[in-house]
Amino acid sequence: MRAILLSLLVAVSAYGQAFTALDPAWLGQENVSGPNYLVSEDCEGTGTPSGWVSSGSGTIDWDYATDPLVGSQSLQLAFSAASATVYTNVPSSANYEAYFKLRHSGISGTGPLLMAFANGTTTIGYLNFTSTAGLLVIALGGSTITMGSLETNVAYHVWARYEKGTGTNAVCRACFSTTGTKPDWTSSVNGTSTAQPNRIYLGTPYARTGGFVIDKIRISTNSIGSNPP
Ligand SMILES: [Ca+2]
Repeated sequence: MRAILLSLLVAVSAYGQAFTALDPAWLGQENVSGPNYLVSEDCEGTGTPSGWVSSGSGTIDWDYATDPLVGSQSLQLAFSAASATVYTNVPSSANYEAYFKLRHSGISGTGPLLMAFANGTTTIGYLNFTSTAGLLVIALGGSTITMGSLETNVAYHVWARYEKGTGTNAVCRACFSTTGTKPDWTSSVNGTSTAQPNRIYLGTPYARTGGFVIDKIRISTNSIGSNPP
């Protein structure tokens, strides 16, 4: 793992960006166990789980049972020219990593937010999603990278990571797979925010059409590995 991280350092350095946001304490902490998660949401039970807040005029169904991704229920965010967002607050920390399972039914419009690391209501690193471009990774004040298409009605495992910056070196990255095996991070974007994440959003605040099914949400200040518990 340390060799992979060192390779990552070299790769990122090739873009001329300092990599000061990588906390040495994080090195070698792959595959953290369940109790280390700050959020471990399986989307079971009745109604909105404790600690989550919903907003928007679209469908926000924490009891979606028609075709759940894991277990007997998932979170469904469905919208027809409407918004649908959920969020949970987390302790302020320089580094955050998120994992969740995802299936989409086709999304129309540009830039519908899928997931975001935020400081309060300000999204500082986020995943956008469009049916044509697929998954887009964006850092506030930085550029956008395209991670590739996600087919409709296919279950994906998605990982995202945010590392606080000091001016122009905040890092946001993502990867996904259909197998549960975590791919190497292949690219990242740098942003200008110096804030620490303290809130995680899922869904879209825009009036879009389509839908996401989400399940097995895991949030940690450590790295989250393959097939997380
Ligand atoms: Ca579930």
